[in-house]
Amino acid sequence: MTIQIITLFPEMFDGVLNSSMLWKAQKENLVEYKLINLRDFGIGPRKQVDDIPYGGGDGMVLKPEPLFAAVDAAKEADPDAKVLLMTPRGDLFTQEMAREFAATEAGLIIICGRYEGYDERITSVVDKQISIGEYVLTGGELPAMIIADAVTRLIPGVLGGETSAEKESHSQAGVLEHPHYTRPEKFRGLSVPEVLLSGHHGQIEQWRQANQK
Ligand code: 4GX
Repeated sequence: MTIQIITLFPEMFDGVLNSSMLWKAQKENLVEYKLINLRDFGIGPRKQVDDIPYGGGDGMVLKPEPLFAAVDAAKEADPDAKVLLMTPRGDLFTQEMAREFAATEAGLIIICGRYEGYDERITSVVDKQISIGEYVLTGGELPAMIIADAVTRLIPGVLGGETSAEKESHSQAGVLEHPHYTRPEKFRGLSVPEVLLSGHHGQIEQWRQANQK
């Protein structure tokens, strides 16, 4: 799967995409991340990407021409890709959505907005408007990283063998978790629940289900 991200701040992604599981997934050719700098599609010698809002008001709005040109370039590289727009007005991002994106082989093109927003006409080339939560951030970059992370770990082969992704499919939402413990057995007066030390797999499974959040 290819995940293309349209942003004015590609350097924000370096740490996240080049660490841990996301880095390993790229190395194993299970996913490819392409950062598209919106500035490259800016207008004129100053590479302008934003402008004042029609009707007046504070702040700047992302102009349509650079946004459309960047989406065109991304679509040219991956014609079947789904175009996602990060916005606090979008549908709430869920594990279910992450699973859908990971399961359909189609790539993703994620548009990160900045400033007060973008010219509304961009929505004519967007397949889905997505919000990661009811709060306002300074841009769509952090939401895009969250989507890249949540989707990548569900791509077949990214997590090793019979691990989390497969087990998750057994729980209905795939977001339920039971408490975990590791050594030592006693720590600062706090003990590990007896049942986990018992070796009774049936009872352990029962305890985990009863203690799922
Ligand atoms: N979940 N942001 C988008 C620019 C903007 C401003 C106004 C549309 C209207 C966010 C979120 C989020 C910050 C991304 C503002 N776009 N994105 N950006 N919460 O807060 O996804």
